[in-house]
Order: sequence, then C-alpha cells, then structure tokens
Amino acid sequence: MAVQQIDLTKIKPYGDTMNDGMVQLSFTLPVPCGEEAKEAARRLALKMGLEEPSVVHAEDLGVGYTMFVLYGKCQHTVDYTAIEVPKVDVDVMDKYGVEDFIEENIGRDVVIVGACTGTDAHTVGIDAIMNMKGYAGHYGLERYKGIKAYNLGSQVPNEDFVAKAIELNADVLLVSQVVTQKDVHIPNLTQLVELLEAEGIRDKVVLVCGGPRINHELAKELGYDAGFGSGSYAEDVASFAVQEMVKRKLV
Ligand code: B12
Repeated sequence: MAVQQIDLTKIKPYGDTMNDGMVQLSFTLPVPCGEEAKEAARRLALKMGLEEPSVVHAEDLGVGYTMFVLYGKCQHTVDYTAIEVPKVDVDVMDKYGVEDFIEENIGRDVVIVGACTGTDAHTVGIDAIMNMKGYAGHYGLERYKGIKAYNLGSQVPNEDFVAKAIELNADVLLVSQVVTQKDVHIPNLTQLVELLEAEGIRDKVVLVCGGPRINHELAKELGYDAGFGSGSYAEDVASFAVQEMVKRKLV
C-alpha cells in the first residue's frame, strides 16, 4: 500500500479521506428541540466556518434546551512544524526507578504533601496521583518506598496547606486544581505561592500543580516548578520531584 506523504506544514482533520477536514462538534442551544432548532445549529456551524455542516443528532434536554452533534468540513490548516509547547523536562522513571533514585541520591524519605485546594472539591485527580491503589494501572505515591505521602483531600484552604507543609517538613507540595470556571484557579494558585514566600519556604520545596486545564507553561508563569495536565501519572510527578530536589540541592 502506498504511504501518502503528509505535508506537516498544513495539517487538517482527517475523517474518511486524507485532508477531507471532517470534524465532529457538539453544543447546546437554549431552544426547544425541533426542525427550527436543527436549522439554527446548522447555520451556527456555517458561521463557524464549517462547510457542509450536518446535524446528526439532536437531543431534547428538557425545559427548552437542545443538545446537538454535527459533522462538517474544516477549511483551516495548521503548521505542525512551527509548534513548540513548553513541557516538563525530565527523564520519566518507573516506580522502581524512582525508588532506586531516592535511595542512591537522597538517602532518606521524601515527604510529599498534596491537596485539592481552595473551594475545589474534586478529589479524583489528586487521589489518582497519590492513592496507594493508583490510577489506570499506575500505583500512586503512597505505595512508593522512600516516599512519605500525605493526601490532605479536597477544599483545603491554602493557609492550612502551608501549615501542614511546615509541620511535616515537606519536600514536595502537590496542588490539584480541577475547577477553572471564571479562572478561579489563578488567584488560588497565586495566593499559595505568596503564602509560601511569606513563610520563607518557597525555595525549600518543590512546588507542583496539576489538573485537566493546567499546563507547564501556566504553572511556571504562576511561580510553580512544574505543571501536569490530563493523563499524568504518579511516576511523572515523582520523577520530576526527586530529580528537582537533587538539582536544587534540597536533599
Ligand atoms: C466527578 C466530577 C465531580 C464530582 C467530584 C467528586 C470528587 N470526589 O472528586 C462532583 C459531583 C462533586 C463535582 C462537582 C462540581 N463540578 Co465537577 N466534574 C466531575 C467530572 C465528571 C470528573 C472529574 C474527574 O474525576 N476526573 C478524573 C480524574 C482522574 O482526572 P483529572 O481530575 O483530570 O486528574 C488527572 C490530571 O488532571 C492530573 N492531575 C489532577 N490533579 C493533579 C495534581 C497534581 C499535583 C498532578 C501532578 C496531576 C494532577 O492527574 C490526574 C490523573 O491523570 C468532571 C468532568 C470530566 N469528565 O472531567 C466534572 C467537572 C470537572 N466539574 C465541573 C464543575 C463545573 C463542577 C461544579 C462547579 C458543578 C456545580 N455547578 O456544582 C461542582 C464544583 C464542586 C466544587 N466545589 O469543586 C466542570 C469544571 C469546568 C471548569 N472548566 O472549571 C467539569 C469539567 C464538568 C463540565 N464539563 O462542566 N464534580
């Protein structure tokens, strides 16, 4: 079978045939379900620049709202070769690699304190990273030899988080922020950095945040050492944290 050459300077969505531009999108409109609603959705997709939009699903959400799924052809392209995304620069080790690294380079238990802070009540993300059971087949930090992991849970005020970090003499702080509505995570994450600075311990800890809408670039901008997004596992953050401790001579 002939392999088609792809021009990476002009990539566009692929559905059935290369470069057909096919995309699927879904949205909700505040109108009752019916033919007029479907036509409204189609016209909206046309205004978004999709060619030949077609409503393939319309679902009555009740009380005058309808959810749509549409297909259409995107006309835009992106230059993939020009993309540079700041990423956490670290050699990811597996659990056993991290454990060996701690034994050889740190020689004592690493204290990691984590929480979902502020008003955020989403525990699943921080649990995925820290819980003994782990997530998607990746054990959490509580299971690592050489790591003492303290998961403070959710809705932890920054003041309590900092107090606990001082009490436990934490080496690494893990902050989870899942809710980003109205950018609520920005002042919350910023306040934590300010509190750590006021207590004089910002430079003494590895400070990491994570969540589905967190990326490394944002984390750095806000004064964190690293940021981890969707699909992160315990070994990603553990690898970063222990290597950063050694790099900054926090051992
Ligand atoms: C379960 C859930 C809830 C549960 C939470 C229960 C619990 N104990 O956690 C309940 C019902 C309580 C809830 C409530 C709310 N929720 Co909610 N919830 C979800 C849902 C369905 C799943 C989240 C989840 O568990 N993901 C699975 C975990 C494993 O993924 P993760 O969090 O991304 O974590 C991974 C990475 O991000 C990363 N990570 C996360 N944290 C950290 C931290 C560190 C240090 C590191 C290294 C990595 C890391 O590693 C993890 C593993 O890979 C999402 C929608 C969705 N499908 O994502 C909405 C969602 C997050 N919720 C949302 C909203 C709006 C709310 C409410 C405000 C709703 C309301 N109006 O009341 C409330 C807020 C409550 C509050 N005060 O926080 C929105 C957030 C939108 C936004 N942009 O902010 C979402 C996206 C739904 C939506 N589409 O609107 N919710």
